[in-house]
Amino acid sequence: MAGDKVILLDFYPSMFGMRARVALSVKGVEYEYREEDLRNKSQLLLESNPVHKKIPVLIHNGKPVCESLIIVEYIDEMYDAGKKVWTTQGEEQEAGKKEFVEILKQLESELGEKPFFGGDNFGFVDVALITFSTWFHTYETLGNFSIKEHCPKLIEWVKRCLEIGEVSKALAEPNKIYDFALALKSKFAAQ
Ligand code: GS8
Repeated sequence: MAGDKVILLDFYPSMFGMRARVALSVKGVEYEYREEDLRNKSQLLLESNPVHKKIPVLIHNGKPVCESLIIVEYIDEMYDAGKKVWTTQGEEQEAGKKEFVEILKQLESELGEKPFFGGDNFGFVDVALITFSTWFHTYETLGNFSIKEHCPKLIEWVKRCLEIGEVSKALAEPNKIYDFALALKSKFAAQ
């Protein structure tokens, strides 16, 4: 609504934060984006989400809303499996890849022959899932495998979503995510 003040406390590579960005963008909501340093959180974040202290937090006319849109069980599973793909090696990594591909196949069968998860139009479930695709390049490069080989229809769905300008402009760039992941990996290795 005109005159509304909307602030998003967020963190660029966050898949959860991106859900909020995609939804705001698709709805055409103007908002102020505030990047958080998660090791040195702002007073506003600590006050707005005092229990979990996590981003994303949407602040609408001074009222904070926490938790991204929907957390379905296999999204959380995918988060863990995805993490294994880029942070581990050897057998653990292979197991992570297998788990990750199985989850994607499950999603692909859910999609079926439809253009989008809800049918003909980009909808709620697409918002929740498309953000994960920004990490695919990182998983594929660091995991040395091809998602398209296993799930070609899901990759077609990603392309369809990215053809929607409001969606693609709100998502993080896969190359930046990759740089972020590499930097984090070398930090882990140095510790
Ligand atoms: C998860 C948000 C989250 O994990 C949601 O909004 O969907 N269930 C929540 N946020 C992370 C960054 S993204 O991995 C976060 O803010 N972590 C900071 C911390 O744990 O201190």
